[in-house]
Amino acid sequence: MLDRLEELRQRATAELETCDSTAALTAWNSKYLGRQDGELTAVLRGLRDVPADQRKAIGQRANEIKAELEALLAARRAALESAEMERALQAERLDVTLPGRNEPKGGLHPISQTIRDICRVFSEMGFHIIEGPEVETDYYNFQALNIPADHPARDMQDTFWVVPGQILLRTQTSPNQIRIMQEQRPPVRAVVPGKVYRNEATDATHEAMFHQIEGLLIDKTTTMRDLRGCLERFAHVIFGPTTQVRFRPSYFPFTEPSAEVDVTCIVCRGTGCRVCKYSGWVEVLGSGMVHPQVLRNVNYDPSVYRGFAFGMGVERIAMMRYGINEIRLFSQNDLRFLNQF
Ligand code: FA5
Repeated sequence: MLDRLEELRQRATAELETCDSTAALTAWNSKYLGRQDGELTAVLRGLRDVPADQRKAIGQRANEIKAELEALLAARRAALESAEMERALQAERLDVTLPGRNEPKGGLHPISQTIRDICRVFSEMGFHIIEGPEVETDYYNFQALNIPADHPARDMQDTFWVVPGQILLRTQTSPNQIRIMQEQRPPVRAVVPGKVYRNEATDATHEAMFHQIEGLLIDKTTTMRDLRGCLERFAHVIFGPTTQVRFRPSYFPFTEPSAEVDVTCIVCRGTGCRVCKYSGWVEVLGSGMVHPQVLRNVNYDPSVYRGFAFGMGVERIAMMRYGINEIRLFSQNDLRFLNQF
């Protein structure tokens, strides 16, 4: 019996050496030490049939072998697990000295940045920021703004028609003056940023699609002084605190009186350069007091309410701000240009 035990021990030990996976270890464990069919378990279970004088010695030896095999199994399992871990570490090895890969990062377009900055100035003065449709009707873009079908002012805004005479791509953000006043009773304070379209030949300062920001303030006591105050604040924040603002008499059918507004050229600080065509001033917007007829068109009583409106060209302002002398760069999607902002 002791010989059989010795043979079992040697066989089990040798077989354990050949187990090279945790699955093989489990199979080995149930073959030799398993509760049900394990060979060594069977020996221990058969002790009761062994003659009493040999039982103690055989039982003792069987238990020693059991303890030895269990210890060998634990050692083998630990060795296998650390080998598996080592393999995984090798396979998933990280080289922390490799240079990182840059994620390409997007940024706001300079026109979007400028729109945000301008809107923030007016929002701090209590203006709401509102958006309106780019496809407009003739009524909102022209007629309600005091520009009937045969009015010569239409020639200044060559129009892209969707349905000739009826539906168009807005040529200005001013139709939103009408839309806002139709929706609200005074007091009104709003700015409307957005794209506008004009069917004109492009050059360094003219685009067929560009951006405007419309401003509208209606109350009972509003004067041109308020307009000037708001625009001075805008100019100081956007172009710098020493910037001066100049009003030049002008004409728009929907404002009376009307004014073009210039600011001192920030490139030459007013001494004269190519950007300001050596005048020291750059035109940035059109403005005026809202025409009484426009107020009547939206059922506001012009003897009670008065207000101002302005419309600024965002590209021209961005050009001044960033010292750019070619408006078409904004829409060319050239990353060498855009990455500078
Ligand atoms: C208007 O569009 C009026 N709606 C402005 C206005 C609003 C006046 C409210 C009174 C009250 P004008 O056509 O001048 O006006 O355009 C306004 C600004 O848009 C200009 O000062 C200029 O900065 C810009 N602009 C005009 N045409 C172009 C163009 N083709 N490309 C780029 N910017 C332009």
